[in-house]
Amino acid sequence: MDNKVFTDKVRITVKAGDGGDGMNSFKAYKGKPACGPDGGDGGDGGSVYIVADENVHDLLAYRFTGKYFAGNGERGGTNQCAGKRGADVVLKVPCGTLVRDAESGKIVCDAYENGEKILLLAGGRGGKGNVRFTTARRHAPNFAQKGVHVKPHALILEMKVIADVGLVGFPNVGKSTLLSKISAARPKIADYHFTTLSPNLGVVRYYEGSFVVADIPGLIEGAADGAGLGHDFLRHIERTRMICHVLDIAGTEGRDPLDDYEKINLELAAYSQKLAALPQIAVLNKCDCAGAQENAARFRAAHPDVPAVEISALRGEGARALLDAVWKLLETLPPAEKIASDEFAFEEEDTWQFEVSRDGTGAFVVTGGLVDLLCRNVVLNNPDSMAYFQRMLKTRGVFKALAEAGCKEGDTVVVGDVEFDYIP
Ligand SMILES: Nc1nc2c(ncn2[C@@H]2O[C@H](COP(=O)(O)OP(=O)(O)OP(=O)(O)O)[C@@H](O)[C@H]2O)c(=O)[nH]1
Ligand SMILES: [Mg+2]
Repeated sequence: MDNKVFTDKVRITVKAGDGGDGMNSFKAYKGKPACGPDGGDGGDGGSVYIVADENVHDLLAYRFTGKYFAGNGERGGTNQCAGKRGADVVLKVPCGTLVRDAESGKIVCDAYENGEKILLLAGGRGGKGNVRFTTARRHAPNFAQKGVHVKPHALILEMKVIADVGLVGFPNVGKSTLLSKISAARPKIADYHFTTLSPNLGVVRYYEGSFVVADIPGLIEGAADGAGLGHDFLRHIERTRMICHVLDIAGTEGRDPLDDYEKINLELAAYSQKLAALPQIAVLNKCDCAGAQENAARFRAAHPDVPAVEISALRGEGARALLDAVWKLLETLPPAEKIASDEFAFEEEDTWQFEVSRDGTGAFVVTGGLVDLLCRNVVLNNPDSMAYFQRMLKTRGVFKALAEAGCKEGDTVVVGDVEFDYIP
């Protein structure tokens, strides 16, 4: 995992499919044209879903393909044939992926549980064929409805590692060494700072059970403000249930481990209240080195309430006692929580809204969702269709709004493609 690019945040564009247009057609027999309406409905556009999948481990795939568009619905056919539905798009992401709306930054959803399938964007509805507009008085409707067109949206996918335990501490204190001793993970270990560049996850088997430990790059002072590498990775451990705070208790690099402990805790608190509030076990590492025992005694005296375990990750000593302590603590903690979403939904145009404004020529221009909707349903040179159009303008209050805006008899009114003289 260490040499691999760890992709944990990507921006993609998604779009549900547009609805197919309804068909406007009439049955035709030999020598008997236009017997009756037979235009079928347009198909609905495909939808965009997101699925949490435990077999997906990163967001790498989304880096190379940025656009995910669902299929458009097919146009309705003659003989009352409905158009085919557009194909759905299903985005598979690792469990614990947050989906944000790129524009507002709001959380749309949290793909959390394996197999969970969430509808992100619904496809546009297909338009009705002319058959559907037949009424007692209208036997031959010569118009059909257009399909609903939908907009693309930019999303940010952000992977949050879901681990039970986060390993935090200064660089070089032995976090990766510890992970390699207690799990099958094989992170890179070396005697220099920032050996670990991206989080490593390891599954720790504990008798019948298991838990997941995340090893993140070392933190330094100012990490919460972006110093070093730590800041980017603190969010990975925000959702862990507890922290193993690893200390080089022998102070092999000349720092006082008690100072280290204070500094890291200050960084956690500066990053978020949530991180600061996570229960901790102090892991007093490098106990095989000179000076460790004295410092361990000082630590215990200074922090009598903090559970502390002495270990030598290098030699594997004390690992069992540490796992016992971690397991005991985990048993008292609630399971990892799901991130609350902001109850955000992509804005569907409020279909009945409209606005009246004036253009350069003095004409009154009506714009908004209502206009889009009306224009979808109107065929310019068809009297039935125009009658419907007039009726809708009246019932939806457009005429009233025009009068209020100062529109007088004979003034030009523009509604989408339709232009007419105002008659009160
Ligand atoms: N003597 C001794 N050395 C240790 C012990 N644990 C780790 N080390 C050494 O400390 C050095 C750093 O170990 P890492 O596990 O890479 O430390 P880290 O905390 O992951 O470091 P970063 O990834 O840079 O934050 C390596 O040379 C290890 O061999 C220990 O218990 N005793
Ligand atoms: Mg490391």
